[in-house]
Amino acid sequence: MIKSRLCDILGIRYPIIQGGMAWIADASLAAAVSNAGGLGLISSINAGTEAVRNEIRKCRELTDKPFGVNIMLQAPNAGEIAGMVVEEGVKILTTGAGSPAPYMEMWKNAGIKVIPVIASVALALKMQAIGASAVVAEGAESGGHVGEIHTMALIPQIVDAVDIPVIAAGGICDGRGAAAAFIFGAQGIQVGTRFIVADECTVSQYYKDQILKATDISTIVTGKTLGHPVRSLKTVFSKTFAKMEADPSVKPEEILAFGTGALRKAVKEGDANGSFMAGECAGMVKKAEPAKAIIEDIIGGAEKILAHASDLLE
Ligand code: TUI
Repeated sequence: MIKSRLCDILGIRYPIIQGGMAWIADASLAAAVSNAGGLGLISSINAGTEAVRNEIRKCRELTDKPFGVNIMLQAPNAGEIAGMVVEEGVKILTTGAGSPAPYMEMWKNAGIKVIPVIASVALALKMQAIGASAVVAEGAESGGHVGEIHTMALIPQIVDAVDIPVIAAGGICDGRGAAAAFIFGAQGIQVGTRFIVADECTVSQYYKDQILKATDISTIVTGKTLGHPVRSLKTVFSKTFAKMEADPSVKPEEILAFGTGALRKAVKEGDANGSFMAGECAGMVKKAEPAKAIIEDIIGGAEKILAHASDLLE
């Protein structure tokens, strides 16, 4: 059975955490992942701070296992959310899209384990220095806001740089990716895209169908000109966004206005003109099933591969 230091630190059975996907990761998905032995996460990007508080309370009713909250640090209400999670007694946080340094002392004093999501060695070292319990090293194959380095080169460099456990993310959605991550020295994996099609994931059916239909070349990164690159499925929306970015006569404010609310539209309304964030492994996601089946397939698949890894040796 795969077990790692991360399992002991977080009190979970399998070293797999669910991505804290904006608008997507709610109590229903987080509780299903936690009940199945992974670490479920609730996203702080939802209909405001009180909506996130409600998801936390709902999750407690659905599971007695550990779960966490992902805090998107660039959100206008990040400070409010940072205090709310302390009030609610949340014990595990992941953070994304910035440095959690301003909140670290408050969270550590509250006994919270903080796991920043980072995409470079320099940030991993900074996070270790300010007391992070682990880091999620997120390669550019991921969906949503992405860094520049891809998983295969990022994970070993971060593993070499820090002493705290490294959780690999970006392009991992089956036993093969998980086994590779463990071989690179990761202590855990984070999976986002595959959980979007989980039965317990409450996104629009249209979103799920788009992931299930995706191929290897179905995603695109937009937003580089705005300093906020985001990977999503190629749609009329994302292709129009890319065209606007390439057109010097279009002002950044117009592009920003075009993108505002697009993720919520995709997730909640299944509006084809929304932004369907997804990682490059969307093309490998072919089946909707319960979160438990997804976790068992990934962990079971990795175990089989790792058990036979020595077959390669003569
Ligand atoms: O945060 C993510 N992925 C996300 S956030 C998100 S919400 C959203 N995004 C765009 C439009 C609308 C909604 C969707 N996907 N991943 C974690 C991540 N964090 N990847 C890279 C980083 C990161 C980047 C810069 C972490 C730290 C950082 O620090 C800069 C600094 O301030 O030092």
